[in-house]
Amino acid sequence: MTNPDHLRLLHSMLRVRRMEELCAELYTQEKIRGFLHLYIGEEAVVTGVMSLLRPQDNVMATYREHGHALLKGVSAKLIMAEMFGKVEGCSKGRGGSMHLISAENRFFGGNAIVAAGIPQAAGLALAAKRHETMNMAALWKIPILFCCENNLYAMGTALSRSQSQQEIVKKAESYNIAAVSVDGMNIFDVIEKTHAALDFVKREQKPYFLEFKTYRFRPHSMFDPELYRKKEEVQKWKERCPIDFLTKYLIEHDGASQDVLNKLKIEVEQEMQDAVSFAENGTLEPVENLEKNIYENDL
Ligand SMILES: Cc1ncc(C[n+]2csc(CCOP(=O)(O)OP(=O)(O)O)c2C)c(N)n1
Repeated sequence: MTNPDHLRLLHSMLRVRRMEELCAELYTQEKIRGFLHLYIGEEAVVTGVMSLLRPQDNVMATYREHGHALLKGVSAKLIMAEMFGKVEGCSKGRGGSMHLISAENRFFGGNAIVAAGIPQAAGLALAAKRHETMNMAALWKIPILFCCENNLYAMGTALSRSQSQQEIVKKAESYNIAAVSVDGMNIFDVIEKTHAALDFVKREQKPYFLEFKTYRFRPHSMFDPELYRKKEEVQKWKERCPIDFLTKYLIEHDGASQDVLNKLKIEVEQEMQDAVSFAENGTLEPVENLEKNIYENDL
């Protein structure tokens, strides 16, 4: 018998992967322009974490955030239209790949500025807490889960070249924040540790830090010739593909049939092709609107 939860997780990972594969293709066709940072390889992290969040939980992400938006509930159509810069997009075509946003889904954005989301996330958590309790005494005990997706590189710079302390959890611990390291290629480890972390945050009303050890299979962005790492290294990590890992688990432990797995892929393909058509048929904002949304009154 196939475990429906595991199948749901695989479905989420396939949605993220397929959407991004299509984005890469559409980028080379120049239908998507500007910067494009793909998350391929890191899907277990976003899938595991998001599977434990509630609709009312606030999420803030980096510019590598397409999957985060999708799994927080923003539809593939709205994301793809945003990639195309169409007014039907989730940011009305003004944000593009790095600025997907949906207040409705409590997804408060990607951000082109490295680390800008961290203080913003703290502000959101503080606002949520103040709203609930009005308790100024607890002001600085902030219920927030920091998720560091450690993919070992910052653009072309390996962590080992820039950091004397490569155990990222130790950095969090130095701020007196509870911190744990997670195998980011293993969805089960992601879920187990995130579950415990969320329990802690809710119970203690304090921050918690998770370091997910993961790897991006693709270049930093579409402009990156990837000269800073060896193909063999990438290949070695690809052998730990989180989607292959969960698929194998489903077959070996849950008795998932090829038929069930194929159906899942077909379903995902249909959803993403519909999203691309929606984006293709979307509207480009007229140039007269260029100065719109700059001042508050225009909103
Ligand atoms: C404040 C700021 N400084 C520099 C940059 C240029 N920049 C873009 S991506 C990047 C590397 C960030 O790497 P990391 O935080 O490890 O995220 P990853 O790309 O691995 O997901 C840098 C320095 C920026 N966008 N913002």
